Amino acid sequence: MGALEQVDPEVAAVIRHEEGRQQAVLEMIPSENYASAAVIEAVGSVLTNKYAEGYPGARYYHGNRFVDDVENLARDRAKALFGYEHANVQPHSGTQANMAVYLGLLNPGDTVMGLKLDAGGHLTHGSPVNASGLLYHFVSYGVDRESHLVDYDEMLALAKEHRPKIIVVGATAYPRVWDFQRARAIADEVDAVLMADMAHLAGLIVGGAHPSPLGFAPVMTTSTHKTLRGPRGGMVLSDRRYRLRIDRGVFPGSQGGPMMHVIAGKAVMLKEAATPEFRAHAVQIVANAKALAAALIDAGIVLISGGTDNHLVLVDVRPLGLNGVQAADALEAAGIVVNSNPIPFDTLPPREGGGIRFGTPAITSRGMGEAEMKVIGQGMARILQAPADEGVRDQVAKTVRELTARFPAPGVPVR
Ligand code: DSN
Repeated sequence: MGALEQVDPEVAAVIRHEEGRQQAVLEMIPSENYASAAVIEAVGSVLTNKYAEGYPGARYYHGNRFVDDVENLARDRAKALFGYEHANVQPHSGTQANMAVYLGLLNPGDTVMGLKLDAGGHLTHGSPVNASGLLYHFVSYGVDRESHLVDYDEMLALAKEHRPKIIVVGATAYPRVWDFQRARAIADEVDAVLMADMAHLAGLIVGGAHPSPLGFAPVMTTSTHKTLRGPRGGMVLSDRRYRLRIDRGVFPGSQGGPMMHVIAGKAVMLKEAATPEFRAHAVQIVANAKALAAALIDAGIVLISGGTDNHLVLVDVRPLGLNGVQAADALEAAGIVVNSNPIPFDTLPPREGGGIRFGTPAITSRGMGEAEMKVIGQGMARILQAPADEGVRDQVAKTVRELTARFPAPGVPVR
């Protein structure tokens, strides 16, 4: 970090400290991961200097010979990886990807359906404090009170009543598999477009560790930095028939110049994700989550939906006398980083949350397997059951130090 150290030692120090933190903790927020050193190198390149409003071959600025190449690489690799006919790799985030689809396919005030926030839906699935909920008329379906599985009967009944133009499937906090075939049948019944927000699941889909929405949802959005292990950003994949409207929804609809350095990082990520090693990694993420869930259940912890089919686990911490923030604070004190989260039919305000959400993408990227998950799950349960016990905290923190030393975080310098 030669130049930065010289020019701005304060920022250099922050980055060094964050590198140390990332190496030292078990990062279990299920939407976080480690981009590879190659991805970080691309994002840190001089492509950040280039303005390229428009699309390859049709830009509003000159000098795009090389950035056109990198955007075409990213688009072609995205199409090949997910099987869709069209890819837009410019969205700055998953949120931007979702908003661009709405902008391209809807008029303000149109009706859309998405999963309720406390059932695991995302802010862009119609939260009243988000632009999605302010600009469009969202109707929310939920999960069953007992099983915590998506209530497709409710989805159908609401769809028939409200005739949405888009039905969004996908979530930020849903531990089970989506039934795309059933959702498509519901969308067809009311002539809606099925849109799959696969921000959390895209990397699993690549590895066959979660079904693909291809063939059921003509539009798929994703962020690129979660299970895909790319740079911060988003993408939209779609059937050819939506290409122009979605491209216009991204630019000029909701964004100006694309971040060409980030698009270069996405291209690198898409190459890495197309390898057999990545597919095996995706399968391991799910195997690890199941092992983690089993360890927690064995220790008496209550899991939303009783387990997991994917990369994440949601725990109801209310039976432990805690709210989500208190539980996450206790775990972080031992070096285990999770986030507080609302849970279905939550009785606590969203700021506290009745649950915690965590998962295995980042710790699987470190190379950990099911044996380590058992140890981690047991440690987490001990802390959740005795959050004020300093002896327990110190013992678990020691285990965390041993694990993080044995399994270094990839792409994060050790100084
Ligand atoms: N913040 C992301 C997550 O954690 O799931 C969603 O945008």
